[in-house]
Amino acid sequence: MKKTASDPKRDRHIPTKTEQLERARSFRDGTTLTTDQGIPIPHTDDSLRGGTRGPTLLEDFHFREKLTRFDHERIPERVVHARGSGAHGYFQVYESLDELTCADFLCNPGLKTPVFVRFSTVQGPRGSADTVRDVRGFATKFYTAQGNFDLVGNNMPVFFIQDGIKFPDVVHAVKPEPHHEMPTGASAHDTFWDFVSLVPETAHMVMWVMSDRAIPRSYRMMEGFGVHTFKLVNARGDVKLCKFHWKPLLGAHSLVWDEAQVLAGKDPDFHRRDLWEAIDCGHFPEYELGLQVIDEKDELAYGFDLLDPTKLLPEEVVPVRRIGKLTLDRNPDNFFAETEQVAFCVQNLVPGIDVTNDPLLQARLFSYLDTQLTRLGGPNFAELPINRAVAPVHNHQQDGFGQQDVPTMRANYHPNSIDGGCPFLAGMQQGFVHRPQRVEGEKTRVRPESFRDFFTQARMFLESQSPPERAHMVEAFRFEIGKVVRHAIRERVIRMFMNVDVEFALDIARGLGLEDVARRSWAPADPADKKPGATKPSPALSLENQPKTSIKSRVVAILAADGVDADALSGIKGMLAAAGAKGEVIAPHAGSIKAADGSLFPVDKSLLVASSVLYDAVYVPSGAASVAELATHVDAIDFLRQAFRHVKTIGASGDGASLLSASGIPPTPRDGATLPGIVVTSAAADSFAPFIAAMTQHRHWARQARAPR
Ligand code: HDE
Repeated sequence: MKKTASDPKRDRHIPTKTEQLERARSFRDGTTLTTDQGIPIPHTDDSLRGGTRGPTLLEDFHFREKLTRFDHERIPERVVHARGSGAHGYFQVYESLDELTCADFLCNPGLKTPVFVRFSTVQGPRGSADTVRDVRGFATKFYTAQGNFDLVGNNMPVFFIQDGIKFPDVVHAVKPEPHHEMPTGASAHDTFWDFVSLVPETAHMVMWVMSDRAIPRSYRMMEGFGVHTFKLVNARGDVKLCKFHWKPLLGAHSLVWDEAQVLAGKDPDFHRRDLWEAIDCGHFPEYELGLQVIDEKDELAYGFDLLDPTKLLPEEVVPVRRIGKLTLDRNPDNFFAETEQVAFCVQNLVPGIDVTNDPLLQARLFSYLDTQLTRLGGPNFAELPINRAVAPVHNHQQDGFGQQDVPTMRANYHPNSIDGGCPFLAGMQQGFVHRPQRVEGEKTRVRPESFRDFFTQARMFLESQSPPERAHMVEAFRFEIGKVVRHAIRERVIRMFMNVDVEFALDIARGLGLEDVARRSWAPADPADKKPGATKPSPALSLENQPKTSIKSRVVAILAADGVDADALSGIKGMLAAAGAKGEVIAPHAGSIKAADGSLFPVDKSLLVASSVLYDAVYVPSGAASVAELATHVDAIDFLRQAFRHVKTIGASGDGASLLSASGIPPTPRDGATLPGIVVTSAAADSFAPFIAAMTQHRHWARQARAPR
């Protein structure tokens, strides 16, 4: 809150910052290199030396400033979620939710609320690969007229632990091991599985992490969840419980585990690049915000405690109401200033949205502000441009590292008379009111009984998966536990997951040579599991049931060489563009290729640079010379074999089919049945539709067992 100074000595005109900037511009054009103090610098390639071959002089303030700034360019990375990518956008509610909440941005359909979203992995450091097996963060800052609301969620609806006091334990366990700091970006190591095997409440979340949800195809194609139960409060003070969901309009899709690992080497920035390029070319990622709304009295009505963050509320039980849309339409201008310095805080709540007693959420209300103090160097991080509220900020908080404002008020306390009592209290109607809630009971460190069922929902998740998804989970467990060195931990993990599903755990054990041990040593009655009975599957938990209607923004590799059929090549490119997808020409060399009719086509990438894992599908257009040339390149053969192994759609027209055969892929019906996702057609321009239709399926899991090896 600014106030004009009344000191007469100061009445002479002090130029404003803008006037001073104007003046500076009259000296220079505004693009001149300067020091941090604005001093123009004519030379920045050589330090100041005593003699051309002599020592550098301390006097060289430009050199020292440049190096000092460089030396301090790094800030501590986030303790978790260090690796991330951000985007700007807006949120718009479909219709007023004033019957549920007084949060202004949820009551005004005409309003576009600016947002900044940061997606992340959890385990790895800032420079780690995007496609590791991990939980993904999905954090959204809504810059509302009532202040910032941060919805700091994940792409999985549950969490590893029930109480925040165990967060340092689970994070230490999953992070690289303390003695040699390995592995990077991976949970496949002893300390993580040691912890898991000793803490049965992790079972449900671990099932999610071993599922395809942990290797999303794209940040644009994954769901988001607020995880905890929150509260919505309307203007009358009525309260409902609520769970937040993000539903991607492109549907949720995953990679194949082998593909994810290859990608970590071929393009560690795969998700970051995908997000950036999609926004850059106008394929704006869109997600609907969904709410599950529950009466307060029903917090124990669903067979578990809604305060327990290791449980989810099946959509089939309480449907998700889609209430508005998030659109990400602008890439950050500067990674550090925005994506790195954004400070999400779970306690950034606006009137109309409140928290519950979920003990994990309660811990988070403390932790996020606390962590920013170290990470961003003090208490003024809310003044950084990316964190600034659009709502006006007035209070008596002051000083500290990095204060950006120049407060001119004379009273820095409340109440005051000197500044006329400013700033005034908001009043109960406008202000954030912690709704009165009865709290009673003994001060105690006891976990509620209603939290003591660890396996029922883990089983529900498993039973909701399609057979290929279940097979992927078995493989994921085998991979992870196969990397665990200590045998006692391996066996304990198997025994723990036998509490979820005996056959599933034995299936994992078979791959590890532990089946006999597991059968001998398991005693079924785990005292922690109060509900060993069956649960109804929840179809919404299977990625197989995600919408598969479009190939918008997908990228297809078109393998071609000199002699390609020009109509076939331009035909497939045109069809893909019409469907909102992109075809990239991959050829033995960069530059351009000459089609059979003499026309030239630009090459997007050479075989050396490209890799099938970077694409959603592969197409081989006809052209005898082109196909013959490609058949001599092992990279082209590998390209197709790998795409086949990763169950992607593979298409060919005319002669193109012979390259499939050369790669060991049967292009024609095998055993009397066409292989799913292998589409071979004539070169006619209208024959691309089956290829596009096959691509909408994302992957052809039924083919998985038949990959040529
Ligand atoms: Fe976080 N978490 N967390 N977390 N979390 C952080 O805050 C923490 C939890 C989540 O893109 C940290 O700024 C505790 C659940 C995301 O900047 C830290 C507990 C969920 C991000 C922290 C949890 C999340 C974070 C590290 C248990 C899903 C990245 C740096 C009580 C609902 C936000 C930072 C971004 C980041 C603490 C559990 C999501 C240390 C103590 C559950 C998406 O404050």
